[in-house]
Amino acid sequence: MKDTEYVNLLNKIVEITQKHNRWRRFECINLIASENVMSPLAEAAYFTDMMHRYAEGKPRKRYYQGNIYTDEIELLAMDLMSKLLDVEYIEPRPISGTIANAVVFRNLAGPGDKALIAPVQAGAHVSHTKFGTLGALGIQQVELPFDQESWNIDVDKGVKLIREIRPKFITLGASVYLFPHPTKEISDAAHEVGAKVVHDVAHVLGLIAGKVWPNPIHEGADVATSSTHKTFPGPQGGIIFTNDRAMYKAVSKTVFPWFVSNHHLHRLPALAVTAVEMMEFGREYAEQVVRNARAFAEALVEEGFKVPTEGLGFTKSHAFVVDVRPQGGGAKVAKLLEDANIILNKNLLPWDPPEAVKDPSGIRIGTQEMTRFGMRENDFRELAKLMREVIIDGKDPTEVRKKVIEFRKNFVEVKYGYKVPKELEESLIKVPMLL
Ligand code: DSN
Repeated sequence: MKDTEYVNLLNKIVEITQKHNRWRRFECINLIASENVMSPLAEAAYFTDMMHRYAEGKPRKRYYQGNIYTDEIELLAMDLMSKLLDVEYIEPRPISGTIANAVVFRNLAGPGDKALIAPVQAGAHVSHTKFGTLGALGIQQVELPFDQESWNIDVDKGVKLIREIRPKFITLGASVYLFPHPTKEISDAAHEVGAKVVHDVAHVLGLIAGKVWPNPIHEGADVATSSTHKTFPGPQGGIIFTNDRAMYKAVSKTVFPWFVSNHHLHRLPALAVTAVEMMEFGREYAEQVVRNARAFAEALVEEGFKVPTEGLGFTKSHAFVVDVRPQGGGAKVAKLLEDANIILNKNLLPWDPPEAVKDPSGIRIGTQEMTRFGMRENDFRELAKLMREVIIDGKDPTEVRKKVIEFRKNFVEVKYGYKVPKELEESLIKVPMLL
């Protein structure tokens, strides 16, 4: 390539990155239920030399030299997460929630074995299903019965099915997780037939840390899997936790060498900072997230939208769904809102067949990220009006976008976390986010 071509390519790369950063960070309202932002201090702790290093194995038992400090930080992150979640054992090396699931599923079952899962239309994560990790491992899925009235697993039918199928394990938790799954009842039945219970808490980890959502390990689940970047506002990554020593040991041997070689070490200081922040601000943040979700859902109903869980108090988490069939379906509505800089995703609702995934009945909304940027109940009421303008009043989304950009200017600073202290500013590697 000629010199000018390199320059043009580099300019293009920088320009695309800048456009993304400005758009998503300063001009959009982000309502994707699985995303969040780290605090300034956690972001600073993420951008370190550790991103270039390898550390296969466990702390102090590595296959590489050069890990004196990464060992220390990994042990500290484990200790902080164990205190925060009030559990004995933390395995922080899975690089995503899906990898955490793969590790645990593979430990508990093999090809041809059966697992019970919440149905995908009722919000199970794709990794729980035959379409994803479970299928890749050759484990057969059998769906737990879902009760649309209570928007939850049908306990009686579920217990009956566990006794009948005698699965190797049962997966609870979901990506549309509005009401806590019945961990105790399912765990009691599972243990009767020698099955284990895996609870995937990716969506609600921050709510568990903030003590507004039950910790499944305290309710009888054998092991929990999670990502660390949804309601828990840490770096993108995965985690496994349990009080069962044998489970922890088996899981640790499976993480490496089966599913992870290097575990992206720069996550660890940022994870540790976020754990400390959640110890200090977790409860206040989690309570506000849930209050915001309920107020937002209620406001959307007042503006003319249909929230199927209205009769159940809308939600107990950060998330809820809207049935947008009257407005043309999830795909159309999500795109129109994107044109207005309101970012969320289309979502299957319990009555949709899995094939409807490209144009499902619903949209999914999460309040955690905008809560971090300081939005409160009245701000979400304002936002509900903007959504009505686009979707119900049929206003031009590019016109509403101008109002959204103005609205967003009020919410730019990350709350419930630490800034970089003045005395540390000098020590930062000066590579700011490209804006
Ligand atoms: N697919 C993600 C979600 O949006 O819930 C979880 O990994």
